[in-house]
Amino acid sequence: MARGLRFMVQEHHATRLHWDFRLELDGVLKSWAVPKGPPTETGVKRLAVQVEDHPLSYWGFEGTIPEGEYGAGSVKVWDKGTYVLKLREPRKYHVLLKGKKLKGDYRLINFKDRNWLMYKVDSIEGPAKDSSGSKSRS
Ligand SMILES: [Mn+2]
Repeated sequence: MARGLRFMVQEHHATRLHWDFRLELDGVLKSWAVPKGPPTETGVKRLAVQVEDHPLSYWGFEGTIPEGEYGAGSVKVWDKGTYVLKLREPRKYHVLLKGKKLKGDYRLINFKDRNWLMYKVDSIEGPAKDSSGSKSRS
């Protein structure tokens, strides 16, 4: 299982404000534009429109995309962290996000064309219990 993959969310003040959710995967940043922003709570489903993959070199980009260029407007990193890819199917991702704002189990479900739903779920799988007590030895 891949570990230490990165994700980030950029707040993008383009013609319409949206948030770009990006997962490092297959050597690119898989990307979705989320008009209302990724949910931070369970019980909220948000539309996430898949957009073209971005190169890894785009990681952490902040700044202003000039007028006349695609996506013109200001971009800043809204959240970033690592994630664990728990399930990957052509139209379904389960990811465990470890960011500052986005934490926990998320689902991305493709329901039509490039339209996906993104939502957070309660972690019910309760595995990985530390049965041996704390292992920390400082
Ligand atoms: Mn964007």
